[in-house]
Amino acid sequence: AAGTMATEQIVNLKNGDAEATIYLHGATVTSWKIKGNEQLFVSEASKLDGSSHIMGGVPIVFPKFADWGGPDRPFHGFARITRWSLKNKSDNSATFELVDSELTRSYWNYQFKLEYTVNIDGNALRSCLSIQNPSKSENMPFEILYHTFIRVPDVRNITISGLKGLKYNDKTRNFDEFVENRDLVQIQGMTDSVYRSTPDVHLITNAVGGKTIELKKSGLPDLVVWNPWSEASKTFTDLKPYDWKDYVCTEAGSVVKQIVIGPGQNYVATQILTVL
Ligand code: TA6
Repeated sequence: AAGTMATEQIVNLKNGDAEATIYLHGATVTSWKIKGNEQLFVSEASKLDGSSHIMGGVPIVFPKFADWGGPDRPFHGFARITRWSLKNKSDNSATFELVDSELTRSYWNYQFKLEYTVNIDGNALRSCLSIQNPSKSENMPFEILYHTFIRVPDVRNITISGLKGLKYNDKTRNFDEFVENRDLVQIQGMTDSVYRSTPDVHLITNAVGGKTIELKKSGLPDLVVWNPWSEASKTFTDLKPYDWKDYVCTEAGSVVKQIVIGPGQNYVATQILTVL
């Protein structure tokens, strides 16, 4: 009933061999299992009590990526540190909602409504976010990104397809621009690259059980690839020293150019992860 819903912290989904867990805090998917095998990474050092963002799973970055005005404005936006409300739930699907409040308007003075549906079906985890601008007169500019932590046995063995020939900005090298010349990107050191206008499908090999994960996206032109490696890991209080080996972040987003939607308009950003 409504009373129990308000105090609920997590939502569990189940569909045949697939299971998922979503925290209302940030509407962050923290677990996605196929036949009991966990596909997402969440750090054991992550706070799960709502005092900070969840370090792992699939946090939602909105309305801004990275730093957007110092300590007064939360890094990677406020969606991942705000409690969402559960609107609908079935065995294999749940829909969450976040609307503007006095607090969100203090960071970012726009009216908005986000509707987020997470669905598990076979070997796929489907995340669909509808971003709505209820204003009668104002345009709404925003950035959006799924900060997905893919669990892997050893990040040094994975490859990511679909990036060759694309421009990217490298945050580990002064945010300078480069062109990717590798057919398959590997992680061989600290990596923090923002690739623009990438294809709608990327394959990540050597994920859990040696399987390949397909990341399929729409409404999300960019892909950020992040792994802190050993040195930088130490600067994160919500990562354990060796966590970096166990995940790669492949983050589908629109972060290079802002999306602008007019009054009454709606934008849909979808990510589908499939274990092949
Ligand atoms: O998306 C990549 C990134 O922005 C990195 O630059 C790195 O700092 C990371 O996200 C983690 O940030 P967080 O605020 O989640 O600790």
